[in-house]
Amino acid sequence: MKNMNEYLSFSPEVREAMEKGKPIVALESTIISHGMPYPKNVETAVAVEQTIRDNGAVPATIAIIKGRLMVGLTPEELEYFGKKGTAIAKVSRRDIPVIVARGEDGATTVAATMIIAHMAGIQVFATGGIGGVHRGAEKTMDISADLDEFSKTPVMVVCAGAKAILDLNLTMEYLETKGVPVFAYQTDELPAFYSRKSGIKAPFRSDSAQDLAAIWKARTALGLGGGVIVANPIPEQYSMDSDRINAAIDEAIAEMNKLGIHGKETTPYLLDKIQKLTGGDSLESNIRLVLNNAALAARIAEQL
Ligand code: PSU
Ligand code: MN
Repeated sequence: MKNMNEYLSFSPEVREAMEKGKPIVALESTIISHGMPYPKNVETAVAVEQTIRDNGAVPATIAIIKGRLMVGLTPEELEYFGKKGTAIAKVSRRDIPVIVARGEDGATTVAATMIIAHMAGIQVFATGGIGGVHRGAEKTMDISADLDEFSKTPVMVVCAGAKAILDLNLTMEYLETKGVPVFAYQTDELPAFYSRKSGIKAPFRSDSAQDLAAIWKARTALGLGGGVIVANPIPEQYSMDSDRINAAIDEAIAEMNKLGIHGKETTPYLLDKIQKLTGGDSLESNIRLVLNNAALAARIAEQL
Protein backbone atom coordinates (compact mmCIF):
# COMPACT_ATOMS: atom_id res chain seq x y z
CA MET A 1 0.00 0.00 0.00
CA LYS A 2 1.24 3.41 -1.02
CA ASN A 3 1.51 6.47 1.20
CA MET A 4 0.05 4.80 4.26
CA ASN A 5 -0.27 7.21 7.11
CA GLU A 6 -1.37 6.88 10.70
CA TYR A 7 -4.72 8.60 10.12
CA LEU A 8 -5.95 6.17 7.44
CA SER A 9 -8.22 3.18 8.18
CA PHE A 10 -9.11 0.65 5.50
CA SER A 11 -12.18 -1.57 5.43
CA PRO A 12 -11.39 -5.30 5.14
CA GLU A 13 -12.68 -5.35 1.54
CA VAL A 14 -10.45 -2.43 0.47
CA ARG A 15 -7.43 -3.76 2.36
CA GLU A 16 -7.73 -7.10 0.61
CA ALA A 17 -8.11 -5.39 -2.78
CA MET A 18 -4.94 -3.40 -2.15
CA GLU A 19 -2.97 -6.45 -1.13
CA LYS A 20 -4.10 -8.31 -4.25
CA GLY A 21 -3.62 -5.30 -6.55
CA LYS A 22 -7.27 -5.24 -7.60
CA PRO A 23 -8.72 -2.11 -9.24
CA ILE A 24 -10.33 0.24 -6.71
CA VAL A 25 -12.78 3.11 -7.22
CA ALA A 26 -13.18 5.85 -4.57
CA LEU A 27 -16.62 7.28 -3.73
CA GLU A 28 -17.48 10.45 -1.79
CA SER A 29 -19.73 10.77 1.25
CA THR A 30 -21.10 14.33 0.95
CA ILE A 31 -23.35 13.09 -1.85
CA ILE A 32 -24.84 10.72 0.75
CA SER A 33 -25.24 13.16 3.67
CA HIS A 34 -25.86 16.42 1.80
CA GLY A 35 -26.74 15.45 -1.77
CA MET A 36 -29.79 13.21 -1.46
CA PRO A 37 -32.58 12.64 1.08
CA TYR A 38 -32.74 9.61 3.40
CA PRO A 39 -33.34 6.71 2.74
CA LYS A 40 -32.71 7.04 -1.03
CA ASN A 41 -29.20 8.28 -0.27
CA VAL A 42 -28.27 5.05 1.53
CA GLU A 43 -29.99 2.81 -1.04
CA THR A 44 -28.06 4.66 -3.76
CA ALA A 45 -24.74 4.39 -1.93
CA VAL A 46 -25.23 0.62 -1.58
CA ALA A 47 -26.28 0.25 -5.25
CA VAL A 48 -23.31 2.33 -6.45
CA GLU A 49 -20.90 0.13 -4.52
CA GLN A 50 -22.51 -2.98 -6.02
CA THR A 51 -22.29 -1.53 -9.55
CA ILE A 52 -18.56 -1.09 -9.06
CA ARG A 53 -18.19 -4.71 -7.95
CA ASP A 54 -20.33 -5.89 -10.90
CA ASN A 55 -17.91 -4.09 -13.21
CA GLY A 56 -14.82 -5.79 -11.80
CA ALA A 57 -13.52 -3.26 -9.27
CA VAL A 58 -13.75 -2.71 -5.51
CA PRO A 59 -15.58 0.33 -4.07
CA ALA A 60 -13.95 2.51 -1.41
CA THR A 61 -16.43 4.99 0.03
CA ILE A 62 -14.44 7.68 1.82
CA ALA A 63 -15.48 9.59 4.95
CA ILE A 64 -14.11 10.73 8.31
CA ILE A 65 -15.27 8.87 11.43
CA LYS A 66 -14.12 9.96 14.89
CA GLY A 67 -11.19 11.72 13.27
CA ARG A 68 -10.06 8.69 11.23
CA LEU A 69 -9.81 8.91 7.44
CA MET A 70 -11.93 5.93 6.42
CA VAL A 71 -11.28 4.22 3.10
CA GLY A 72 -14.21 1.84 2.64
CA LEU A 73 -17.32 1.92 4.85
CA THR A 74 -19.45 -0.86 6.25
CA PRO A 75 -23.22 -0.93 5.47
CA GLU A 76 -23.82 0.27 9.07
CA GLU A 77 -21.52 3.25 8.52
CA LEU A 78 -23.28 4.13 5.24
CA GLU A 79 -26.59 4.04 7.11
CA TYR A 80 -25.16 6.31 9.83
CA PHE A 81 -24.03 8.95 7.32
CA GLY A 82 -27.25 8.76 5.36
CA LYS A 83 -29.50 9.04 8.40
CA LYS A 84 -27.56 11.85 10.05
CA GLY A 85 -27.61 13.80 6.78
CA THR A 86 -26.76 17.48 6.96
CA ALA A 87 -26.14 17.19 10.72
CA ILE A 88 -22.76 15.69 9.72
CA ALA A 89 -20.04 18.23 8.97
CA LYS A 90 -19.43 18.78 5.25
CA VAL A 91 -15.67 18.49 4.90
CA SER A 92 -13.59 20.03 2.14
CA ARG A 93 -9.79 20.62 2.10
CA ARG A 94 -9.80 23.38 4.73
CA ASP A 95 -11.91 21.35 7.20
CA ILE A 96 -9.90 18.10 7.23
CA PRO A 97 -7.33 18.96 9.94
CA VAL A 98 -9.98 20.45 12.24
CA ILE A 99 -12.21 17.36 12.10
CA VAL A 100 -9.25 14.97 12.44
CA ALA A 101 -7.66 16.78 15.40
CA ARG A 102 -10.97 16.96 17.25
CA GLY A 103 -11.88 13.34 16.54
CA GLU A 104 -15.15 14.27 14.83
CA ASP A 105 -17.15 12.82 11.92
CA GLY A 106 -17.13 14.37 8.47
CA ALA A 107 -18.67 13.76 5.06
CA THR A 108 -16.07 14.35 2.38
CA THR A 109 -16.71 16.52 -0.70
CA VAL A 110 -15.10 15.82 -4.06
CA ALA A 111 -12.03 17.83 -2.99
CA ALA A 112 -11.60 16.06 0.37
CA THR A 113 -12.29 12.65 -1.18
CA MET A 114 -9.59 13.25 -3.81
CA ILE A 115 -7.09 14.12 -1.08
CA ILE A 116 -7.82 10.99 0.96
CA ALA A 117 -8.04 8.73 -2.12
CA HIS A 118 -4.60 9.93 -3.17
CA MET A 119 -3.18 9.29 0.33
CA ALA A 120 -4.51 5.74 0.01
CA GLY A 121 -3.04 5.27 -3.48
CA ILE A 122 -6.44 5.24 -5.28
CA GLN A 123 -6.45 6.88 -8.72
CA VAL A 124 -10.07 6.72 -9.88
CA PHE A 125 -13.12 8.25 -8.21
CA ALA A 126 -16.78 8.21 -9.27
CA THR A 127 -19.43 10.74 -8.26
CA GLY A 128 -22.51 12.58 -9.56
CA GLY A 129 -21.64 16.23 -9.99
CA ILE A 130 -18.58 18.27 -9.06
CA GLY A 131 -18.57 21.72 -7.49
CA GLY A 132 -17.76 24.69 -9.71
CA VAL A 133 -18.02 28.42 -10.22
CA HIS A 134 -21.40 29.56 -8.93
CA ARG A 135 -23.62 31.92 -10.87
CA GLY A 136 -22.85 35.47 -9.74
CA ALA A 137 -19.32 34.48 -8.65
CA GLU A 138 -18.01 37.75 -10.10
CA LYS A 139 -19.63 39.35 -7.01
CA THR A 140 -19.72 36.53 -4.41
CA MET A 141 -16.40 34.83 -5.33
CA ASP A 142 -18.14 31.51 -4.63
CA ILE A 143 -15.91 29.04 -6.43
CA SER A 144 -15.89 25.46 -5.14
CA ALA A 145 -12.67 24.22 -3.58
CA ASP A 146 -13.19 21.16 -5.82
CA LEU A 147 -11.82 23.11 -8.78
CA ASP A 148 -8.51 24.01 -7.15
CA GLU A 149 -8.18 20.44 -5.94
CA PHE A 150 -8.15 19.25 -9.55
CA SER A 151 -5.05 21.38 -10.13
CA LYS A 152 -3.27 19.81 -7.14
CA THR A 153 -4.27 16.22 -6.50
CA PRO A 154 -3.76 13.42 -9.02
CA VAL A 155 -7.09 11.60 -9.16
CA MET A 156 -9.32 10.94 -12.18
CA VAL A 157 -12.91 11.89 -11.36
CA VAL A 158 -15.85 10.51 -13.33
CA CYS A 159 -18.92 12.75 -13.04
CA ALA A 160 -21.95 13.66 -15.18
CA GLY A 161 -20.68 17.19 -15.78
CA ALA A 162 -21.68 20.05 -13.55
CA LYS A 163 -25.18 21.09 -12.61
CA ALA A 164 -26.65 24.24 -14.09
CA ILE A 165 -26.87 25.60 -10.52
CA LEU A 166 -23.34 26.66 -11.53
CA ASP A 167 -22.09 28.96 -14.26
CA LEU A 168 -20.82 26.26 -16.61
CA ASN A 169 -18.91 28.64 -18.89
CA LEU A 170 -17.03 30.21 -15.98
CA THR A 171 -16.38 26.75 -14.53
CA MET A 172 -14.76 25.66 -17.79
CA GLU A 173 -12.69 28.86 -17.99
CA TYR A 174 -11.46 28.31 -14.44
CA LEU A 175 -10.49 24.69 -15.13
CA GLU A 176 -8.63 25.77 -18.27
CA THR A 177 -6.65 28.34 -16.25
CA LYS A 178 -5.82 25.69 -13.66
CA GLY A 179 -4.59 23.25 -16.31
CA VAL A 180 -7.26 20.62 -15.73
CA PRO A 181 -8.22 18.48 -18.74
CA VAL A 182 -11.98 17.86 -19.08
CA PHE A 183 -13.21 15.01 -21.28
CA ALA A 184 -16.73 14.46 -22.54
CA TYR A 185 -17.27 10.71 -22.82
CA GLN A 186 -18.47 9.49 -26.22
CA THR A 187 -19.81 12.93 -27.12
CA ASP A 188 -18.48 16.35 -28.22
CA GLU A 189 -20.66 18.35 -25.87
CA LEU A 190 -20.12 18.95 -22.18
CA PRO A 191 -22.95 17.12 -20.38
CA ALA A 192 -25.00 19.17 -17.89
CA PHE A 193 -25.74 16.59 -15.19
CA TYR A 194 -29.55 16.11 -15.52
CA SER A 195 -29.38 16.46 -19.28
CA ARG A 196 -26.91 15.48 -21.97
CA LYS A 197 -26.78 18.97 -23.44
CA SER A 198 -25.17 22.19 -22.19
CA GLY A 199 -24.55 23.95 -25.50
CA ILE A 200 -20.85 24.04 -24.56
CA LYS A 201 -18.25 22.15 -26.57
CA ALA A 202 -16.04 20.03 -24.33
CA PRO A 203 -12.27 20.71 -24.48
CA PHE A 204 -11.67 17.01 -25.24
CA ARG A 205 -13.68 14.00 -26.28
CA SER A 206 -12.80 10.44 -25.29
CA ASP A 207 -14.46 7.32 -26.63
CA SER A 208 -13.03 4.59 -24.43
CA ALA A 209 -11.78 3.63 -20.99
CA GLN A 210 -8.50 2.54 -22.65
CA ASP A 211 -7.97 6.02 -24.10
CA LEU A 212 -8.60 7.64 -20.71
CA ALA A 213 -6.26 5.20 -18.96
CA ALA A 214 -3.52 5.93 -21.53
CA ILE A 215 -3.92 9.69 -21.00
CA TRP A 216 -3.80 9.18 -17.25
CA LYS A 217 -0.57 7.19 -17.53
CA ALA A 218 0.99 9.87 -19.75
CA ARG A 219 0.02 12.62 -17.31
CA THR A 220 1.57 10.67 -14.45
CA ALA A 221 4.73 9.78 -16.38
CA LEU A 222 5.22 13.41 -17.38
CA GLY A 223 4.93 14.49 -13.75
CA LEU A 224 2.24 17.04 -14.56
CA GLY A 225 0.33 16.47 -11.33
CA GLY A 226 -3.29 17.34 -10.71
CA GLY A 227 -6.49 15.58 -11.64
CA VAL A 228 -8.56 14.84 -14.72
CA ILE A 229 -12.32 15.24 -15.16
CA VAL A 230 -14.34 12.74 -17.17
CA ALA A 231 -17.85 14.05 -17.88
CA ASN A 232 -20.06 11.08 -18.66
CA PRO A 233 -23.49 12.05 -20.00
CA ILE A 234 -26.60 10.71 -18.26
CA PRO A 235 -28.15 7.84 -20.28
CA GLU A 236 -30.73 9.20 -22.74
CA GLN A 237 -33.70 7.41 -21.14
CA TYR A 238 -33.10 9.08 -17.76
CA SER A 239 -32.19 12.54 -18.97
CA MET A 240 -34.55 15.38 -18.02
CA ASP A 241 -36.16 18.06 -20.14
CA SER A 242 -33.75 21.04 -20.08
CA ASP A 243 -36.47 23.70 -19.83
CA ARG A 244 -38.12 21.96 -16.90
CA ILE A 245 -34.96 21.43 -14.89
CA ASN A 246 -33.64 24.92 -15.66
CA ALA A 247 -36.89 26.49 -14.45
CA ALA A 248 -36.52 24.60 -11.15
CA ILE A 249 -32.88 25.71 -10.86
CA ASP A 250 -33.79 29.37 -11.48
CA GLU A 251 -36.53 29.21 -8.85
CA ALA A 252 -34.20 27.54 -6.32
CA ILE A 253 -31.49 30.17 -6.84
CA ALA A 254 -34.00 33.04 -6.48
CA GLU A 255 -35.29 31.53 -3.23
CA MET A 256 -31.75 31.02 -1.94
CA ASN A 257 -30.82 34.64 -2.60
CA LYS A 258 -33.96 35.79 -0.81
CA LEU A 259 -33.00 33.67 2.23
CA GLY A 260 -29.43 34.98 2.14
CA ILE A 261 -27.90 31.49 2.08
CA HIS A 262 -24.19 31.43 1.23
CA GLY A 263 -20.89 29.59 1.75
CA LYS A 264 -20.87 25.81 2.17
CA GLU A 265 -24.68 25.75 2.66
CA THR A 266 -25.27 26.93 -0.92
CA THR A 267 -24.85 23.65 -2.78
CA PRO A 268 -26.80 21.42 -0.31
CA TYR A 269 -29.64 23.97 -0.22
CA LEU A 270 -29.94 24.07 -4.01
CA LEU A 271 -29.77 20.28 -4.41
CA ASP A 272 -32.56 19.81 -1.86
CA LYS A 273 -34.74 22.57 -3.27
CA ILE A 274 -34.47 21.30 -6.85
CA GLN A 275 -35.42 17.79 -5.73
CA LYS A 276 -38.53 19.20 -4.04
CA LEU A 277 -39.46 21.41 -6.98
CA THR A 278 -39.28 18.53 -9.47
CA GLY A 279 -41.30 16.21 -7.23
CA GLY A 280 -38.47 13.68 -6.99
CA ASP A 281 -37.92 13.31 -10.75
CA SER A 282 -34.51 14.97 -10.52
CA LEU A 283 -33.58 12.57 -7.72
CA GLU A 284 -34.31 9.57 -9.94
CA SER A 285 -32.12 11.04 -12.71
CA ASN A 286 -29.43 11.81 -10.16
CA ILE A 287 -29.37 8.19 -8.95
CA ARG A 288 -29.22 6.80 -12.51
CA LEU A 289 -26.33 9.00 -13.55
CA VAL A 290 -24.27 8.09 -10.48
CA LEU A 291 -24.71 4.38 -11.26
CA ASN A 292 -23.67 5.07 -14.86
CA ASN A 293 -20.53 6.88 -13.65
CA ALA A 294 -19.65 4.08 -11.24
CA ALA A 295 -19.66 1.55 -14.07
CA LEU A 296 -17.38 3.67 -16.26
CA ALA A 297 -15.01 4.43 -13.37
CA ALA A 298 -14.69 0.70 -12.64
CA ARG A 299 -13.78 0.04 -16.28
CA ILE A 300 -11.16 2.81 -16.25
CA ALA A 301 -9.70 1.49 -12.97
CA GLU A 302 -9.43 -1.95 -14.54
CA GLN A 303 -7.44 -0.48 -17.47
CA LEU A 304 -4.97 1.05 -15.03
N1 PSU B 1 -22.95 18.63 -6.97
C1 PSU B 1 -23.89 17.68 -7.10
N2 PSU B 1 -24.11 16.81 -6.08
C2 PSU B 1 -23.37 16.85 -4.92
C3 PSU B 1 -22.35 17.85 -4.81
C4 PSU B 1 -22.18 18.71 -5.85
O1 PSU B 1 -24.55 17.64 -8.13
O2 PSU B 1 -23.62 16.05 -4.01
C5 PSU B 1 -21.50 17.91 -3.56
C6 PSU B 1 -20.13 17.23 -3.81
O3 PSU B 1 -19.71 16.61 -2.61
C7 PSU B 1 -19.23 18.42 -4.11
C8 PSU B 1 -19.79 19.45 -3.18
O4 PSU B 1 -17.86 18.19 -3.87
O5 PSU B 1 -21.20 19.27 -3.25
C9 PSU B 1 -19.40 20.86 -3.59
O6 PSU B 1 -19.76 21.76 -2.59
P1 PSU B 1 -19.29 23.29 -2.69
O7 PSU B 1 -20.05 23.85 -3.85
O8 PSU B 1 -19.68 23.87 -1.38
O9 PSU B 1 -17.81 23.27 -2.92
MN1 MN C 1 -18.83 27.50 -2.25
